[in-house]
Amino acid sequence: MSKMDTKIDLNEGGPAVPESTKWRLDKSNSTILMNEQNVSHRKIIRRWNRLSRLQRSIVYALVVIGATLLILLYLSKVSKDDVNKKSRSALVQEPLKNVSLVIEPVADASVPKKTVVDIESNERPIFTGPKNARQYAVVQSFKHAWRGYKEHAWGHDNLKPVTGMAAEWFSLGLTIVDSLDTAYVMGLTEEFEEGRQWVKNELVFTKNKDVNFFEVTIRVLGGLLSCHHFTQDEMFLNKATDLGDRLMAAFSSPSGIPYSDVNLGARTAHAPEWSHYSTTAEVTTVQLEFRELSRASNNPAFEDAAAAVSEKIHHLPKKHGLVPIFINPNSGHFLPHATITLGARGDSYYEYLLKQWLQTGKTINYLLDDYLTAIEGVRQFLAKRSSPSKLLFIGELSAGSEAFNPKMDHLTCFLPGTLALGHANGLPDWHMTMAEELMYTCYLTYAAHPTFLAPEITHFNLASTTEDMYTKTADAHTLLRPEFVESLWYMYQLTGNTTYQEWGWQIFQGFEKYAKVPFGYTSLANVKSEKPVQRDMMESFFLSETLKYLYLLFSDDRYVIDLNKYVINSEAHPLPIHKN
Ligand code: DMJ
Repeated sequence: MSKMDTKIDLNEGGPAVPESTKWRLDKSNSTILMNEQNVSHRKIIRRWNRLSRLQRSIVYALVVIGATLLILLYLSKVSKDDVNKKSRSALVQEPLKNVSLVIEPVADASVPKKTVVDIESNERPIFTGPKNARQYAVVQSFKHAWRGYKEHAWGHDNLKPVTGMAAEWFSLGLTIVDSLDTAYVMGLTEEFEEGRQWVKNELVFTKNKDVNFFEVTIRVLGGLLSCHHFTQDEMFLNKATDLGDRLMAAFSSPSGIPYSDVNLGARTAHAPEWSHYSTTAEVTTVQLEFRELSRASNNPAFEDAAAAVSEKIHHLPKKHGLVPIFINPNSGHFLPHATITLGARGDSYYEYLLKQWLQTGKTINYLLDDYLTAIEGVRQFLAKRSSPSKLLFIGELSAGSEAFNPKMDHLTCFLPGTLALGHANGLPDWHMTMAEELMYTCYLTYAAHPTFLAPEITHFNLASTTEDMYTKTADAHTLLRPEFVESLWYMYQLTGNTTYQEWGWQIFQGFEKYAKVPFGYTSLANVKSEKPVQRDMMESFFLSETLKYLYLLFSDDRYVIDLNKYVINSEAHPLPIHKN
């Protein structure tokens, strides 16, 4: 290589070198720079000297105006940040004190310190009961609710915990079956055995009575399958198979999209009396359960029928992956221009896309594709920021007009947990950012109220200077729903961030202070009032989901139920992940 070649090589791959500076390439880099700077400085000074007095004054004036504008810009940003900070802190109420709570571990003979059921296969987790004060407190709550139900409503669907009366819905002993695996996970052997005996001796599906296909699938079938998986007790599988056989009537529509109502005794199904339509989230939130039933019973018929629904919906046209909330079981088509929401009637369609993909060992690609497209659709059409604090929330597209409606159901707070689960399984980082921001917004829907409880629906302002969100009186009730604490548990297991435990503890104290009544825990009419009217209803999901998630959230061991091994159905019943 010649000397000349060496000089040219210095600039290889860099920016093109102007002709006039090429001669200096044999000098060191710093000398080149200094020479260039001297030349340009002299040029500037010469040009400045050539300016008239007027021209110089204009330049001075422009510099002063520019500087003033920069200072004003800086000051307005500082004060805006200040307003945002102030309005954010104004959103959070003073946390409740631990007044009447037993927060120290209590000696309790019925709470085992050792393994509940020693399952031989090491494929099953071993639940050894509460390990710290917060877990003990949650176990005490469960025992209080169970005792009240046992004394006043045993064998009925629900307890009215204020008056101590029973309430019927499907006549399937819903509270027992739904909460039995929570007792198991908490290590409550006595309660678990009481429930197991009832299921074995009393639970029958022969009554000539209509039940809701989706509710019975997620609560009863899901509960039985979890109990079977954890205990390997065939009795649970036999009950689940009998129920599954009867529920299959729902798929007998012309399109295969399930009808909403099933008569278990008669093995017939039909649309609800008020409509020809089924609910989209309902027909797409049975697949985890029917698949697990097939795998456990070695009968593919259940999985085939339910999976065909997901495939059919996969092929329907959607708005960037977002689905209307009603679907016709006769035609197999969505109700055009129905509401699009991640709240009531839409929510678990999105949840089960991801969870089915995970349940089948990430082998069914269209489920992942539909999930990714839908979450991108959520980002584009439903995710907005409130004013003035720029809180991220998920709104809805209204029926008919498809206009954006800045309202978010408490149900939508399942989304941060699902997004975090997807991210932990390799989905984009922005899903996790969205999860963290939504988690905070959901927290504020609780922390904004003196009860530290969230309303059923929160409305957001898009242009207010004072108030980001508000609650309408008609939406101010709480059913003690699980979605917020569910997401907290996902976030805690997947990140290890203990802030999520602290938030859960604050909310748990709200339940203790305002919802606890002599026979259990009651739904409340108004979370804005420190003396809320009690609605006298204890939902089965309070025991099945809310208390289970709180118990898992407060565990020092984040992996008591490992999300690498389990998908959790929409009613908090864990089901094993399969290879395909
Ligand atoms: C539960 O029955 C289930 O989580 C369902 O998917 C949605 N609603 C309730 C709890 O809020």
